[in-house]
Amino acid sequence: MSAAKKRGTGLPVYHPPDARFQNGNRVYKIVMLGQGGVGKSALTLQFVMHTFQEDHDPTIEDAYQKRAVIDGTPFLLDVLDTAGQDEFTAMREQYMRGGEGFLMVYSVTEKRSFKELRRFRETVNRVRHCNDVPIIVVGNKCDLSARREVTTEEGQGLAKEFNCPFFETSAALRLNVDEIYHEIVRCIQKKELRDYNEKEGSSVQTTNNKDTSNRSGGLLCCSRPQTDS
Ligand SMILES: Nc1nc2c(ncn2[C@@H]2O[C@H](COP(=O)(O)OP(=O)(O)O)[C@@H](O)[C@H]2O)c(=O)[nH]1
Ligand SMILES: [Mg+2]
Repeated sequence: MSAAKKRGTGLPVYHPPDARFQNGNRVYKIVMLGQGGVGKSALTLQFVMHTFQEDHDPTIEDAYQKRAVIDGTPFLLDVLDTAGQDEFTAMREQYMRGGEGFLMVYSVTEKRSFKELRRFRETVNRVRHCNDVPIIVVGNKCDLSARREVTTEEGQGLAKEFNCPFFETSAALRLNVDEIYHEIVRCIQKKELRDYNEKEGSSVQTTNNKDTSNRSGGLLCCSRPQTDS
């Protein structure tokens, strides 16, 4: 809506376009975070293009847009697939400011990538001046069970500490790929509702308010056979 009648005066009021909408569709800005090599690009490309790329250039940082129907409502998802080792540059802080939800990805085959997530979360919280930014902890490469260094329980424990949902995924098998992107949208929607209620001091419910409360900290575990070679 760009113009409306100003209450009581009959004069039109200009409403600036809301960057969160595109052609009437709500656009959710999602950022992939995590150490290099954990599968951020593989997950993104599986979600957007339904392909598994074994050799995606690790230096490529790109943004993708994908339409998705979540809980019966169509939305647009802007996914920023980040790259590079140094997560504390000014540019990184900029997209951390612009992102609405963050998929924090580690590889279950690399303990260091798991430990790194605390640093990523601290940076997001610092940059956003808040500690309830929508995030999901994602343990990728769960198809490589023989090379596993991080247990499911450890992943679950970190998500509990972060007070966020947890998923184990496999970009190679397309396991839980759509689920993480859909769930982060629900997390953003819940945060918007919390912020709105705090601002208005009301208890308004959204129209798209399926109860996902027991998903928080929930586990969707990979139980497929290993395809490690
Ligand atoms: N087996 C297996 N390999 C994966 C998975 N996800 C990514 N990879 C591989 O891990 C490597 C790094 O993935 P990439 O998406 O480039 O990582 P990024 O640096 O985080 O973007 C690539 O060789 C991928 O093919 C997965 O779920 N399972
Ligand atoms: Mg990449």
